[in-house]
Amino acid sequence: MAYEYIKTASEDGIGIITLNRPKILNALNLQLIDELVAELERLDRDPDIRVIVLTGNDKAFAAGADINEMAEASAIEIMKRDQFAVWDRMSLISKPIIGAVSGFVLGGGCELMMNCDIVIASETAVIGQPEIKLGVMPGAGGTQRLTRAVGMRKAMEMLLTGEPISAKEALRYGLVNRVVPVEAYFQEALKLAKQIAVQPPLAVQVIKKAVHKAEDLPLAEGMDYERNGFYLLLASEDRKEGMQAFLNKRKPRFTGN
Ligand code: CO8
Repeated sequence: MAYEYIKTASEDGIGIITLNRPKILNALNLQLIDELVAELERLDRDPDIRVIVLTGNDKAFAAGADINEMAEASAIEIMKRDQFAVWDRMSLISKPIIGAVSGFVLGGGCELMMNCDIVIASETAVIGQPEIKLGVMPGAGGTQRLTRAVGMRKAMEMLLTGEPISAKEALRYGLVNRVVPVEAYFQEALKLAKQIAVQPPLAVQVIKKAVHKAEDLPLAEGMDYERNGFYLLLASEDRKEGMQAFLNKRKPRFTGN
């Protein structure tokens, strides 16, 4: 499929999506988000793809929603766009998404990063929700996911001042998984993606969903969800392969069945 604002590639079972509006720091216009979600859904359906890496460039993962698209639009026009319906589809992607972020990770860019399951950040990343400085507030999860990720007090400080935090601070608050030099963040994300891509795909997807359920469900319901997933995976071919390979002291070859 031909896209204007994203680039796509794949290697070793990994689908790579690169946000591609470098002149305006990958500002997220409606078309970019449409393209991104279409590609995520395509990769999710592709049986050869096991993990997705989402990245931008060294200077910017994304500096937020495209302010040009919002500046003159009325509240009713923006409401009628229903732009968040397409964002919501991102949380239905069943394969793991690894964010490889660098430079500006602001506003909608931070919300997009928080839609990733694992995040590798470059030392140069600055991460924040500056919407308040524009007289608005986040609309794609900035108050909800950030609070769940960093806790109420830090989220409050970031959201009310609009000031970004450094990659190191984000690491301390558990907002990103690892911080590495700018030359290494993409390769580090790819390395991690490769490690996950050789795991049994069904288990990967059931675990991803169960971990997300842990953020939403009361513990007893989450435990129920986990147990059902556990029983389901016992019925998979890959479970037989995994256990046989262990007993025969050889490497397993998982097929996704
Ligand atoms: N939208 C549109 N254009 C942008 C954006 C943006 N978010 N960010 C940067 N640009 C453009 C600049 O206008 C500039 O364009 P030009 O060269 O034509 O003048 C170019 O990118 C380079 O930017 P700067 O010259 O400003 O570069 P600096 O290095 O001086 O500054 C900053 C970089 C600090 C990132 C600065 O550009 C900035 O503050 N940008 C805006 C950040 C921001 O406020 N983001 C939040 C936007 S609101 C939002 O995300 C709401 C989310 C709602 C849900 C999500 C829906 C998608």
